[in-house]
Amino acid sequence: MTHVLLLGGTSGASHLAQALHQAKVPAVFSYAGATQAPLAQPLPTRCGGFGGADGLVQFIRGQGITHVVDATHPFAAQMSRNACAACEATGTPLLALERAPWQAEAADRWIDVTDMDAAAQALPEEPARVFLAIGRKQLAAFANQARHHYLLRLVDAPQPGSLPLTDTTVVLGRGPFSAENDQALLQAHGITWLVAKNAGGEATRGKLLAARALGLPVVMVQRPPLPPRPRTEEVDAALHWIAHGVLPGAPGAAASSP
Ligand code: 3Y8
Ligand code: NAP
Repeated sequence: MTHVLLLGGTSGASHLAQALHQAKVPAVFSYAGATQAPLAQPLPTRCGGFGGADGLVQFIRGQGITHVVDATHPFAAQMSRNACAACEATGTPLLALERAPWQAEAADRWIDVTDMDAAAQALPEEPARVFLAIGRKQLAAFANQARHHYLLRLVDAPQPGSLPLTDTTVVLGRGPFSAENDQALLQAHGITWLVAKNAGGEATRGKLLAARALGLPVVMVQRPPLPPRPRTEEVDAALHWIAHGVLPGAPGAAASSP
């Protein structure tokens, strides 16, 4: 009996959740509990950490999980590493549903960096107005770059005094965000620099298109390295993998669609 664990927190996860629900595939959706009111899902949903890889092993065994789809954000590296370890320990098939990284185009002014500390170092000496489109968790990396004004976009309103930066403007939003919306945001706040994680996908590409249109430099943080695992960018391919144990076009893939 199939029972899928869908590790969520991205638009791709939400799309797969809809498809699993429509296909009546038994599945459970999992959030970390990082936001106060996450998007409701059409699947039974659990919220909160598992308690490390060992906790995930116990969940897989206790719930009779037969397949794990890791549809977490490319920067949710600890969750992905735990999923690899737990699926190896339990012999549970694992598939990553992840989108390709964004690629710079000719008109883009990107500065590629490997991590958030390097991103902070890449900002200019002269004071700038910086759109930190990286959420809340990694803001401390910029605490010693206090000469800049920072525009922050957060999912939930921060507790007063909880931010590690002082010269900030906070806007709230959950995405997806359009290029038009983001260009208006950048212009309204007189933004001169952006910092972004290479999340990939369409939901938050708008800020990059806006930066291109305005000729603004973007400090682009590369994804953290992850263990090798089977991956796809397509929801239909993930459904096929759940039904047939292989991705479409892989050796031994069933000809019929699921
Ligand atoms: C809790 C679930 C959907 C899901 C929407 C996607 C798109 C918007 C890109 C910007 C960048 C950012 C942030 C972002 C993206 C989607 C997707 C994606 C970036 C929600 C969600 C949860 C989270 C957690 C949250 C982090 C934060 C990061 C905001 C829900 C909305 C900036 C990452 O305050 C906090 O603690 C927030 C933490 C991790 C990064 C950070 O360090 O602060 N995501 N985001 C998930 C859980 O609990 O398991 O609330 O509904 C999901 C989405 N986030 O179905 O449409 O497909 O990825 N989320 C980044 O890329 O830099 C926004 O503003 O331009
Ligand atoms: P992370 O650093 O990789 O994970 C930290 C811990 O949070 C994990 O070890 C696990 O706790 C728990 N966790 C993470 N994702 C979980 C999930 N989907 N279900 C249950 N537990 C989860 O993760 P993160 O970067 O904080 O991301 C948290 C959530 O936000 C994920 O769902 C992710 O997809 C989403 N998100 C993250 C970003 C980002 O920029 N990081 C962007 C968009 C969305 P235990 O060890 O106790 O099991």
